[in-house]
Amino acid sequence: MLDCKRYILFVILFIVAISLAFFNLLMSPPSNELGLMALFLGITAFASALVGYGAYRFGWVNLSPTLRWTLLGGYQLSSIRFQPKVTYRYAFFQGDDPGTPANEAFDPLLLGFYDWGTWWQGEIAGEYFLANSNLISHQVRGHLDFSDAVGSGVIFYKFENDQPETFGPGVASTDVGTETDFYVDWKLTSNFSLSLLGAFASPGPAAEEATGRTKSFKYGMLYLGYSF
Ligand SMILES: [Ca+2]
Repeated sequence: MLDCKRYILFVILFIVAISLAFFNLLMSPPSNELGLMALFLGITAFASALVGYGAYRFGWVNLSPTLRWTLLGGYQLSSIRFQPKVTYRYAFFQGDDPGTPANEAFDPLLLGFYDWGTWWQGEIAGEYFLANSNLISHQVRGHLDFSDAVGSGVIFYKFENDQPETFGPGVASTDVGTETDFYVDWKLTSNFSLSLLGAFASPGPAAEEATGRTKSFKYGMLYLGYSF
């Protein structure tokens, strides 16, 4: 039987390898932003290592006989602290084919806010230059619940268009760009909540062709909510 230390090391390396494979596949970041991506990955790996070490050191691993399957499968560690969760979502919104007279574009209607990344495709891209139409959105999200009141996470997006020609005049590329959002949600009372958000977006060739923008976007937000 594999001892626990080696097992946790293996799981962390596995998670880092999967993350690296995802970034390589989905983001193909330009060289000047590789450093930032490496930093994001480093933070994620460090957090995973801390949680993994805590699970080993304090015996949380033994609380869950199904931990290894949870870890390796979907990795929601519901029995250990902070309930780390990693999800991938693929969303497709059809675009208008310029070769046909009918408009095939998906009608996004009006969006409501439910949770980060549910309807708005990134806090920068989704609010300022992307509609839920003519869009392919890859989303990788990591989330930790520190308590019932405080949760935090990171969301990576890779955006593509379905029909470059109707994305913008003269657009030939399907690569719209990437975005990374960090968030912290804090339930202050049963009615009030406070959220902190930091976002970083990098336009791809399609966004550059459509808007002329080549510089990356940085965005911060403090959000006070009241629900009843
Ligand atoms: Ca058409």
